[in-house]
Amino acid sequence: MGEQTGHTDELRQRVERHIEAIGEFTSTPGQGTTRLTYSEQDLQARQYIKRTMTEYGLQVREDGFGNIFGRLEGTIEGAPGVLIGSHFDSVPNGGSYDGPAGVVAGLEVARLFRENGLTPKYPLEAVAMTEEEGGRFIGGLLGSRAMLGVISREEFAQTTDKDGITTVEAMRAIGLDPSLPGKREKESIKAFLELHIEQGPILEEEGIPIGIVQAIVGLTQIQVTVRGSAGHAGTTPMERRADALVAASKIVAQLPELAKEQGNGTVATVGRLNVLPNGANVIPDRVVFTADLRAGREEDVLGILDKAETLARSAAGEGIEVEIERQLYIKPKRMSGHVRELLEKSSGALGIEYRPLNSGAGHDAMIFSDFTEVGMLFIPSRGGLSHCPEEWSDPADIARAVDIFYEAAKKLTEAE
Ligand code: HGY
Ligand code: MN
Ligand code: MN
Repeated sequence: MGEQTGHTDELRQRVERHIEAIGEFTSTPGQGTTRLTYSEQDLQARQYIKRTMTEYGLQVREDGFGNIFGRLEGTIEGAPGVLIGSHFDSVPNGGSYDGPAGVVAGLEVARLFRENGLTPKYPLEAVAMTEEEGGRFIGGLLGSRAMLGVISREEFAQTTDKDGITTVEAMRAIGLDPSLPGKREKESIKAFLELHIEQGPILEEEGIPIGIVQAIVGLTQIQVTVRGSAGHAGTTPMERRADALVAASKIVAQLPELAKEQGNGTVATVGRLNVLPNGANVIPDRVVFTADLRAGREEDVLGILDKAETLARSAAGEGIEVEIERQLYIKPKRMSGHVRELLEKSSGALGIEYRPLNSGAGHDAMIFSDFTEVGMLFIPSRGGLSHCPEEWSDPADIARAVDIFYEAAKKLTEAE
C-alpha cells in the first residue's frame, strides 16, 4: 500500500477509541472528566498512554515531573527532537477533549511514521504533559514549566495542593519517581506542535475544520486572602462586624466592570473561592479566592492586574485585611512564523480549509514558545463549549489535524 496521506477511517476510529478510553479515567463518571494530577485517574490515563506508545514502537520515558515521552529515534546522533502533544490532566468536571485531543494527535502522527516506514533524521516525540490546568496544584502549566526549567526542581517539589500534599509526595503515592531526570535543555528540542480544541465558537460557526493559531493571550493569576473576624450570626450587631465574605464579594462583583473598562477583549474570572470557617451561623473570618486575568496585549494584562490589585486593597479597613499573592504571570505569546507557514502549506496540500485564530485559553505551547519553534492547530468545539461535561469535538477533525501534523513533522524531522 502506498504512503498513507489524508486520514483514513481507521485513523478516525483509532482517535475516537483513544479519546473514549482516556475519558473513562475520571473520578466523576457521568459528571464530566475530573482527572487531577497524580490521582488514581491520572495513573490509569498514564498507563494507557504508555501502553499505546509501546504498541506503536516508541521508546517510552517519564521524567521527574511525570511528563511522558514516546520517542522515535532519529538517524542524526544527539539531534534535537520534534515534540508533538499536549496535557492529559483536566479541570474538575471538565470534558474529554481538552488536552487528550493533542496527546492522541502526537501518538497517531508517530504511528503514521511507523506505518509508512519513515525514518526521521531528527527524532519525533509524542509527549503527554502533566498538570497544565492547575486543577490540583497552584498556577498551572506545571509540567511544561518544570520540564523547561521555568521553575526550578526545588520550586516544583515544594508546590502543594489544597491539602498541603507536595507534588513529589503525590507522585510517589502513584509510583512515580521524582528523582528521574527533569529539566530538558532547550537544545534538545527542535520544535513543538500542539493540537488543541478551540474552546470557543468561531470555527464551528464558520464551518472551518482547522484553526492555525497566531498568538496566545497573556495571563496572570492572583490569590486574594480577605481576613475579618469570626462571630455569632445571631448575637453580633451588624455595625460590629468585620465580615470577610461581604468584603470579598464587593471585590469579586466589581472585577467584570474593570475588565470591560480595560477593554480589548480583557477578561477576568473568579473561579475558585473558599469561605472559612464555612459555618452557616458563623460570620466568615477568612475568604480566599483566585482571580484569573487575561488579555491579548501585555499592556492590558498589566492594566487589569493593577486595577484588580488596587480594588482588592481598597477593601481593607474597619477590621478587614487584604493579602494578594501573584501566582502566575505569562506574557502574550506569538507562534513561530516558520511553523505557521509549514502548517498552512501542509493544510493546503491536503485541501483542508483553515483560518488564522488567536487563543483566549492558555496552553503548554506558551511555555515552549520561549525555548523553541512552536505551532498550534485548533479544531472546532461544539457550541464553543469547554471546561464542562458538554465539551465535544469531532474525531474526524482530530484526524484531519493528524494529517496536517504528519506532513509538517515529515519536514521538521527531515524524514525519508
Ligand atoms: O486556563 C486555560 O486557559 C487552560 O485551559 N489551562
Ligand atoms: Mn488545555
Ligand atoms: Mn483547559
